[in-house]
Amino acid sequence: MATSLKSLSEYSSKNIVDISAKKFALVVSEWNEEVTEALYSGAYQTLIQHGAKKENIIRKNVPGSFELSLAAQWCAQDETIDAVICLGCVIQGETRHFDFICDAVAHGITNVSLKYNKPVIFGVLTPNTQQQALDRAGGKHGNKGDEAAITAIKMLGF
Ligand code: DLZ
Repeated sequence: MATSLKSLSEYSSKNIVDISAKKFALVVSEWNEEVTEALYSGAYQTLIQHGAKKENIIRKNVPGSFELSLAAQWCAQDETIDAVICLGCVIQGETRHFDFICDAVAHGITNVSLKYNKPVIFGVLTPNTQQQALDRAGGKHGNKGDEAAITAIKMLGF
């Protein structure tokens, strides 16, 4: 997948499988909405381009990235859903809020994935600035939403 020198939207075609019968839940944080809407567009378009059906892509919004884990759990416990993609953007501020949110959501999403034994993807940007976020949400470094969708597809092809 991508590195710091490559675009977040670049990937190899290994383990890209047929997803025409797969069902996805996209959980989108409303904080830093300009960024997370761009992440959603990237993830949605990437799934469609790889054969997912519109009716098999469910979108759920949460207030902030901290809430992604619980919403992911609610989606993952639905046996009809094959993969959950969590999309958020936490921008470094002047307090330790950033660290608490990032740690909580990273651990929370990991736990949900292991508990429900299905891909739950960490599509959360953690930049220092809004510009760094925009650069990774359809800007000069690609789109982490694309990367999250490709990661889900590859994990389904594991
Ligand atoms: C409170 C907060 C702050 C300061 N910053 C962000 C952020 O940059 N990105 C984000 O997704 N959410 C942020 N939040 C909101 C928290 O994720 C959460 O919604 C609240 O703490 C309520 O639980």
